[in-house]
Amino acid sequence: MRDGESHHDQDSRANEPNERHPEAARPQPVTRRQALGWGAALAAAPAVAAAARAQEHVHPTPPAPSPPPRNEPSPEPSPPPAAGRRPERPWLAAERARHRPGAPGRDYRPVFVPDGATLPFRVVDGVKVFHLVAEPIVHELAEGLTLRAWGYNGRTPGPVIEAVAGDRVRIYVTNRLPSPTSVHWHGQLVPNGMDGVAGLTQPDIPVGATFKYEFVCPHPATFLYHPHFEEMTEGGMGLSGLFVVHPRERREPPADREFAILLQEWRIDPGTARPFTNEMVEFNLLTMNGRAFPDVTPLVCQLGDRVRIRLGNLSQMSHHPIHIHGHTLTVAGTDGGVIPPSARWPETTVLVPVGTSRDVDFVADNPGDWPLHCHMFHHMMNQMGHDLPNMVGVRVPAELEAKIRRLLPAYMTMGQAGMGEMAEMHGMAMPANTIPMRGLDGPFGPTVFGGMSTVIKVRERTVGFEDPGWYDHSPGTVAGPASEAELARDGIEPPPPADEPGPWTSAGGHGHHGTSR
Ligand SMILES: [Cu+2]
Repeated sequence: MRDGESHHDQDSRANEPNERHPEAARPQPVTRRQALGWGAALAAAPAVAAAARAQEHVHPTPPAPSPPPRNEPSPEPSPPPAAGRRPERPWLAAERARHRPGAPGRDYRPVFVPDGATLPFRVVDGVKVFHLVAEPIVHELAEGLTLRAWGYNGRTPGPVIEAVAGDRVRIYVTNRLPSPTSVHWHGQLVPNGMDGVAGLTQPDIPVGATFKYEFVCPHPATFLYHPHFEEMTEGGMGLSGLFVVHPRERREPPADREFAILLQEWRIDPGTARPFTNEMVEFNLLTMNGRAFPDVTPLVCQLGDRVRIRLGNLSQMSHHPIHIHGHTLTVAGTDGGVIPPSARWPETTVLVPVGTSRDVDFVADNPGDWPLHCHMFHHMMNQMGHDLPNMVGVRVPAELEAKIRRLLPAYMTMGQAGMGEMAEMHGMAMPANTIPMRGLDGPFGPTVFGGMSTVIKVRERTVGFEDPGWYDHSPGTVAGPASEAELARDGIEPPPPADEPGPWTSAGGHGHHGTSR
């Protein structure tokens, strides 16, 4: 029953401003002035008690013998909450504290945004003023693949907004899109009218207009921002960004390096430049901060650094399990706030569901080049087609390939041993505006992964975030061919080379796996 009671409390609180107009039955939006007024009332306890008595007088409520069952409307207006039981609005304490605007260097260490940017601001009368412009953009997702997308301030994802808990921010949003829009400050505990939900909490921002949002960021976390108007199209076209709020009072030492990465997914058919936003399932390009591996900027860490990576996910449909090599992560926060240290546990793969963030911390104590990537295998592949036949294990005789090539000169049978061979396809003719599936030309050869991946480079010496090149391994520390002597010493006898048992497909087209040999 307590839940029901507190629900009534919420309703009556929303009605509170209408005391002077008891005939106004519908809850009205809470204005900032009213909220401030309540704050002042809360600060003066005797006044609150008097106000509560006065409210009792205005709304006399007969004592009910038993409260109405939950979810059944009461015929009587519910009583206002008792003074001591009225929850304080989540932003009120921060608003009353009137903190000075947090300054980079003094109050926080700015995040490094690989392949991205941070939104500049100016301080006007103690308020941090930002300006977002939602607009059509041309975006290079990787070398050779350029999108005609939508973004903020010329990019997708939009620039990272950075603030400190307690900062008051004023964010102007100019709509240069061909469509109405709005901006939702995902995770921020704002007054309802600042929540950015077109149609529900505000009118949409018409084409060409500039709207103003203003609120205090009450608590630290990695938040997101994105339209709350036709999300499928506007989000899918690239309108999304991270909103990092640093703690003002630190209970833990700050990280030595902080990175911010937004995860996105796209369907862009080969030869086209428009994200296909109606797609529900088959996304062929997966990005970190709008770039597909290997065309990403590595995360450079000094040996011994305490590192934080702020991961946000504004993909259309997919959750991404992000995996680190050579280190152990702890999840220190979500878009809901900071996780108490006693509640964290070690992971090497952290699921970042759609519409969330995860702050992952680790100590860079293991020198080398370490992948950080989505562990969905199809998300670590570039331009992966989903209508390819399964050719793994299929034998295509050379004379058959030659016959086909007489009809189709560019024909090449692909995939009999997986897509690794595609790594060598640099010279092949490709459709315009397409990237090959290839990964990286690494120090030991091609990596046959791409997509939602990057490399953490841990070095004893670093120059800022400058790419130090490939890791210089100490002699004898790299996996390589086993010598005959080693095999003999350890009693290892490799079996003779074997063709894969088959046939895996029959002439009739029915697959009989293995048994019909
Ligand atoms: Cu993924």
